[in-house]
Order: sequence, then C-alpha cells, then structure tokens
Amino acid sequence: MSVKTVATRPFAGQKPGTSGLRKKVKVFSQPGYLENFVQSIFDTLNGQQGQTLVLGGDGRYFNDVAIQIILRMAAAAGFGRVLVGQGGILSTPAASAVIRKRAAFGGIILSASHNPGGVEGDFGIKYNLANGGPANETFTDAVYQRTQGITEYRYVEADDIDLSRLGETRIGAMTVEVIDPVADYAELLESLFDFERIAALLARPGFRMRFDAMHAVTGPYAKALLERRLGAPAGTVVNGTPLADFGGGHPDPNPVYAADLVNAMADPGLGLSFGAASDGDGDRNMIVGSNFIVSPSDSLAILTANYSLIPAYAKGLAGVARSMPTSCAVDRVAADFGIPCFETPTGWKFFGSLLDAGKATLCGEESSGTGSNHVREKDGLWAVLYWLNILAARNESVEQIVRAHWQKYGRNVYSRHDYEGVESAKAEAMFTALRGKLPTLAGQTIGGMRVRMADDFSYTDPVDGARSEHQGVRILLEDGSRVVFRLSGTGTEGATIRLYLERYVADPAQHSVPTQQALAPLIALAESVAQITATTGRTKPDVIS
Ligand code: G16
Repeated sequence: MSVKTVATRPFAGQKPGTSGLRKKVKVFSQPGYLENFVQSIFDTLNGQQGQTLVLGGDGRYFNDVAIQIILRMAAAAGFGRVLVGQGGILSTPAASAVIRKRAAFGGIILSASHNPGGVEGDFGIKYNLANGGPANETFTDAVYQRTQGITEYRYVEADDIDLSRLGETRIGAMTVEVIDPVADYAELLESLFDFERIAALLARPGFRMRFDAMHAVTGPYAKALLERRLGAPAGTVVNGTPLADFGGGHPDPNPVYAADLVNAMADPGLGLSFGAASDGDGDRNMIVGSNFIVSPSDSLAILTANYSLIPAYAKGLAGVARSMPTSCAVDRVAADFGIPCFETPTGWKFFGSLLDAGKATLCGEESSGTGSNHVREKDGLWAVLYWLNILAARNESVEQIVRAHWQKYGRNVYSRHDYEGVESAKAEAMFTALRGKLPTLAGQTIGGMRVRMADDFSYTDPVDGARSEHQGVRILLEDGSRVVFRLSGTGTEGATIRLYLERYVADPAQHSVPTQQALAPLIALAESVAQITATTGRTKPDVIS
C-alpha cells in the first residue's frame, strides 16, 4: 500500500459553524480545500488505527466526488473499515444510528442540510463522535487550529470504489463496506413506536397523509417506512427521489420553502389530514394538520406532553432540553411533570452530553428539529412517526391536539424572522450596537413593556463544565415575553440575522389571534432596540416561520 503525501497550504476560514463547515460548492471544490479539512479532522483524532468510520451524505452535488477523496484519505489515516451508505447516501440521523449500532469510532457526514444544493449551491462536512453526535466545540476548535497550520495531506492511491453495489472492497489495508443506508435506521425507528397502531391509522378511511421529501435524502427512508413497512398508499411520499440539486428547490421545511405542502394541506379537495416534510439531510421536520401548521416549539412541547403514548418513552422521561431561542412551551410541560428542562445554546451538539449522561430524553430546537436519546442527531422521520403514533392513539386531529394543549398549558405564541444575505459588516455593526445597549436595558419600559433582563446568553455544560459565550442576545420582559437576536452560523453568503419572538398567552379566547398580530408589539420593540432597518436597510424579513 503506498501512501502519497501532498504538500498544501492553509485556506482561510475553515472554521466549523453551528453544524460543521458549510461553504459554496465552488469553495469546496478548489484543489486541496476538502482534503485540508479532512486531514485536519484525522490529525485531531487519536486512536483511529484499525477502527471503523461511518461515511455518507445527503446526495447533494459534490457528495460523490467528496466520498471517493475521503475514502482514500481514511485509508492513509489508518482506519480499518469504512461503512459507506450505498450510493454515498446516509441521512444525518441514519448516520448517527449506524455509528451507534456498529460501535464505530466516528463518522463523517456530508451535508449542508437545508441549504440549497447544485453547482451553485452549498456543501458541508462535519465529524460525529462515537456517541453518534456532532463533535463538541473543543474538537471543532482543534480542527480549525489544525487547518490554519496544515502543510500536507495524505491518501492511498486507488481507483474509485463502486458505491452502487452492497458489499466489501479494499483500499490498501482498509475495508470499504457499502451498506444499505436505510436498514439499521428503519429497524431502530420500528423499535420505538407502535407500528401496528400507526398502520391501522394509515389504513383508516378518511385519514390521508402526505410526506414531502423535497427531493432530498429522506425520500428512500420515508418510502421504506411509511409506504412499505406501514402500508401507506403509494404516492403518500411526494418529491421522493433525491436529486443533487434538490430539483432547484430550497430543502428547508418551513412555510415559505415547503409552501406546496402547506397549500395542499389547505386544499379541501385533497382531504389531507396529516402532512409532514423534511430537509436536505433528513434531520429537520415540519408538521402540518389540515389547514394548520404546528410551530416546531409547540411540537416539542406536545411530543413531551404525550410521551406516555409512545412505547419507547412510556416508562418516563429523564428530562427535556431545548435551545435557548426555542419557545418556553416545553418548560411548562416539564414543570407539570416535575422533570428537568435544560436550556442550551443553538446547535444539536450541545444536547449530546445531556443525552449521554441520561439527563434528557427528548430535545428540540425552534428550527424544526426534534429528537431523542435513540440517536445523537435531530431526526425528521422520528418526529413524523411520533406524531403519527399520537394521532393513532388519541383519535383527534392535529389542530384539536394542539388547541387542547394550549387550553391546558397556555400558548407560547412564537415566530422567527430571518434577514438573509445581509452585508456582514452591517450585521456586525448592528450586534455591536445592540450589545453596547445591554447593560442599560433592564428596568426600561419600551413600547409599554418593561424589560426584566437583557444579556448575551452563555452556557456551562452541566456534565463536562464546558463554557460557551456569546450565544445570542436576549431581552426578557416582565410579562414573560422574549426577544432574541442571533447571527446564523450555517449560512454561506453574507450574514443571516435571526430575530426570535415569543409571547405567552394564557387566555384561550386569545389563542386564535394570528401569530404576527399577537407579536406586533414585540416586533416593534425589537426594531426600536436593534434598529434592524436603519442599520441593514432591510424593511422586512426574507423568511417568517
Ligand atoms: C441553524 C438553526 C439551529 C440548528 C442549525 C443546524 O443554525 O438555527 O437551530 O441547530 O441550523 O441545523 P441543520 O443541521 O438542520 O442545518 P444557525 O446558526 O443558522 O441559526
């Protein structure tokens, strides 16, 4: 086996963000760019000799090229075996499931998640640890340091591996095993839910479901689970063929980018009772009832409130966790059940230690991510099956379930406004000015609302003591409402400003007030404090979810 060494020079900006390194395909396909980052991951690892690596991605443009490069580099790094999904495909939760089931050393997931794909689109890469979860900041910081001092990368010369056929081949001393990307994951999900009951629901006259895979990775997974194992009629999964450019769409399951699904769910002629969508790599979910969109924060609270209906969780939840900008709806359920509720920074990597330590069973983020201790990633289809299991057990509509939840716990009216592609310097200026105001805000009354506290969120991991600073500016009001500002860590063009708005409404008579109307005073407060329009020139958000 001959290991080739190639001299290289550092690229600027190879710093992983909220979830790995995400850049334009054009950036990733520069000679040496991917190789430098992968070598920096391998150089940061310790003890991988002879061990197993899991490798796969969401099938976006450049996925196939990147996989062949990484296989040759993994052989040079001394891995004994690489498990790669057939066709180079593994959804993010499936990769996590495979890492855990096969006791792998870790995994490399190729995805830019909900970001658009294609030649002009985005690509991404992240490393997951042996627990199946995204590497923590200590690891990603070390990888970044390494990228800035790298001088060479290594690979084993070999022809491209045929990824279309299951089975084993070798690169030097390393075995490459092409695995079924769906099997381990589908088996795991089947072990968590009441499949018989869900199958009966799907066969019920009058119950009609649509799952929109948005031409992304979940198509084959959804077809296997919903149509083949659970017997949903063929055609339940739409846009189910994964495409390298997601059919030109933006595979982000929100009311703007999944408008087709939202419109179908509002069309009485179609008679759809339950709709769902997932994102590029299959970790996000959107849940829609008949003409009724469920907010992701509410979804987390409702999954928690209904845990006793789900075989895997019926014995009890150790606790729940949500990212800081996620609404406090789940906090109320946790308080009701007397279980802990953790508030973490944005990004799934912060849930890993809580799940590993058995402190939390369910986790979620406002950005359409929910999951549990079954893997260490958020999991789109898991959330869909959880909802189906609840619907099958309760025999009520999605809207009835949500409204009954609000009736019992009150409604945390919630929305996120995204300003995308803002000039980075302007976004930075806005945050600098905002942070400068923080010490003076507490006690002020703005637009008739009194500020209780304002800070830049920081977090100390309760398990390993790791500290994370500057995780989002929070303005907490005396009536329990919140306004949060963050800069996205996953975008690839300019800056994306995220404004999160939350107001608690106990009175059921007010629960049907349209969301943006109910939040109008907070939107005005956010503008007056942060001066978004004055600083960025933007008069309205690009996406409201
Ligand atoms: C966004 C969301 C986060 C999420 C992250 C990664 O981060 O706000 O809640 O954890 O994406 O999710 P995915 O892997 O599905 O892209 P940011 O930093 O852009 O706000």
